[in-house]
Amino acid sequence: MKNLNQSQLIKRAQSILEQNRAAGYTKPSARLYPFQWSWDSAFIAIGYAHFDEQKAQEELLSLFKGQWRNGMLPHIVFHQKKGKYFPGPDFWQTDLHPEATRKPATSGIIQPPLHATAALHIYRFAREPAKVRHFLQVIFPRLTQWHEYLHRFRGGETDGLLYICHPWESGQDNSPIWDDSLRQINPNKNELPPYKRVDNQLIASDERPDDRTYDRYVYLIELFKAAKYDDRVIRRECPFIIRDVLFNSLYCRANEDLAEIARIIGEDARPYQERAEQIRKALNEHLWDANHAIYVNYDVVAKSAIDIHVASGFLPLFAGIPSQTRAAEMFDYLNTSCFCRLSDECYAVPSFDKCHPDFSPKEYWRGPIWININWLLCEGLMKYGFDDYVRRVAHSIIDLPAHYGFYEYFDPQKGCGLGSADFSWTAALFLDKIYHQADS
Ligand code: 9WN
Repeated sequence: MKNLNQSQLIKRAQSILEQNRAAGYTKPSARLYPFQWSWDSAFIAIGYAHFDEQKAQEELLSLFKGQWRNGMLPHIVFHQKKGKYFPGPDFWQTDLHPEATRKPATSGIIQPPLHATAALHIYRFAREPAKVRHFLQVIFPRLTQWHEYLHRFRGGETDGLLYICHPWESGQDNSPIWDDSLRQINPNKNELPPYKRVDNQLIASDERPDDRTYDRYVYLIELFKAAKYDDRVIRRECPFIIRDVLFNSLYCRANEDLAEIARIIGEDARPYQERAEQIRKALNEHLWDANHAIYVNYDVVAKSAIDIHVASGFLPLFAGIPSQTRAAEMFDYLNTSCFCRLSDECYAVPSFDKCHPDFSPKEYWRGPIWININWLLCEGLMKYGFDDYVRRVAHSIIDLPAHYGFYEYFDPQKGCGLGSADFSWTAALFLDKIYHQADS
């Protein structure tokens, strides 16, 4: 963007959030994603926390209006039905589940559980902590029900690790992590309901998932509808059941943050602290790839580890999961030309290993830089004291939007913005970094 100074950039980022705001919540982007998304709202609240406590709280409370009676927090809440998006509110038919919320309508799948982390962040940066304490009291039971749902219905009762059953649940929709698992799903067109994509009418097709991948997404949703969104049936019948590193790392951290919230409001913190420890142990035992020094996903159906290295494989750092020794090994991999070497001139960090033949600098989750992944990584690297790399990642969070605009994702080679312009979490996390720098 043309030479805006820091205070102009701050205004620009705040005005993006304002433009994308509807009644009580913020759309990820005005046209491409015209409803409320779950993990987007957590990131957005993290940004608001620094300059508008009220909006930060409203963002999370609005999201929880879509929470099902079994505790499930859906990945999209359709507060109103207006807006062109596929799959929209009528496609999901979530009233097939007896405990689904009808008003507002919602989707029938989930996204990474960053909500307790966002709620605690709001408290930590509050100018009026007394008011925010009340907010924590209000949101605490909703968060505990959400975590309880995950634990009971998404595999937590085994060793603490959860599974996801749709690539959208990871938030990293067409990441190469899913390629082999999705290749086992080959629906014929006539097995699927007729549907029309909207995303590739708004964004260049080579920056979005391909049509075959969308057929697979739709196939899975049809399977969930046939199962009436019953998690036990889905667990038995779904061909896509994955233990995802990103999802479990954020869940581990969210449990720790929920324990902290419990302490602040005088509730029992132990169950959440113990759960965080259990997940930490299981992640280290089951998802660590010692040969490559990165955490990798596990395909429960194929019963095999997924040998694909993505930026989110470093995110256990965010939850303090690896030991300092492991973290140092991970750092040695991160600090290579496959991601971004400090001695090179490169933007940190591409979402996928640049040395892999399937790396693409433009195609959505198959290589571009995402500001939310960078933000999580930056927080994680900070915990372990990798200060030079923290500066490199923070530089991308600030400089990419400052130079190219507040895009959804960025080409790691050219830097330029891709996907939707004026994207909410890019603006929110940019603001978080700027305010943080000002405080330190
Ligand atoms: C499907 C809203 C969401 C993000 C996801 C991102 C993208 C949706 C889509 O947009 O997914 O949920 O239609 O592509 O992959 O992380 O939450 O910003």
